[in-house]
Amino acid sequence: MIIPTELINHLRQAGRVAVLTGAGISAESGVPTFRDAQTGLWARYDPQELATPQAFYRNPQLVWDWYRWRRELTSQAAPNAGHLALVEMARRVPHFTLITQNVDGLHQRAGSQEVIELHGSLARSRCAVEDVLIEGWPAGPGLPTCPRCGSLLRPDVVWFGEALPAGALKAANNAARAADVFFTIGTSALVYPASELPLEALEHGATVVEINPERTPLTRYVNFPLTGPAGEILPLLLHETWPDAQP
Ligand code: BJW
Repeated sequence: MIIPTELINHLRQAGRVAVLTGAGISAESGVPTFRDAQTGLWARYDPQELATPQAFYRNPQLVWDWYRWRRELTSQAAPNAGHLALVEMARRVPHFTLITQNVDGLHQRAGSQEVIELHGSLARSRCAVEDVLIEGWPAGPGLPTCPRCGSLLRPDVVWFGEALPAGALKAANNAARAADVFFTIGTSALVYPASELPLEALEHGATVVEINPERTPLTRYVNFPLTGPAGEILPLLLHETWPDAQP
């Protein structure tokens, strides 16, 4: 992979860089994506049975068991070279915003700060009725209940048909509109409203870069489609742009 010189120059001069990540950035850490054929979660599990509010009210135990399995899986995973390269990129850019659709916490564990979490986090649970947030998950295999009102707790993630956290979405929209360079990394760009962010950045004049081994509906619109795994391309891009950068 050769990183285009024009992109390197844009990046060196950029005052504001925004990055949107999806499940693909964690794929090289061993965390399954959603929509990749064969290996994606939705190839094995039905999202309608696991990732909607209706599914939760129908069978909360099934949903909790599935999320407990996912949480265990992600707790055993380690950040990869792609996550680490973004930590270093943040140090090089005057205004850097990291927006993720991921709930795995790997950006934070890599050292990224102030990550905008569009779809929540496996690090928290919340009351299904009152929206009271709880750091961590109650232990044990049964159905956890809210310490305040006794209603069911649920994972603090955003399911299909649910609104994204308003503050996070607003911050993401603002960053997309203000960006000089916008990266869309490891996302199929199929899930609204996150999928609109790169287009919003383009409309507001950003240079948009996609990093993905596969084509997505966005690929034909972006300025620089970089085809390949994020864990290889991001460190390369970092070194080509800032030769003294770690790692
Ligand atoms: C690599 C790589 C490597 C591999 N390096 N890359 C019709 C019916 C029902 C709903 C809708 C509908 N039409 C539209 C909607 C709206 C819906 C939506 O967009 N659905 C589409 C799927 C059609 N959106 C919503 O419902 C959202 N809410 C909403 O719209 O609210 C409106 C509202 C307003 C006001 C009041 C009420 C409502 C919410 C969406 C929530 C999504 N939730 C999930 C689950 C989160 C919790 C959890 O993790 O369990 O979020 S679904 C899942 O998809 C997860 C992800 O964050 C999200 C995006 O997936 P992502 O990250 O792009 O992963 P993949 O697998 O799709 O792609 C991975 C990519 O990586 C691939 O391209 C690979 O090639 C690549 N890759 N290896 C780089 N090494």
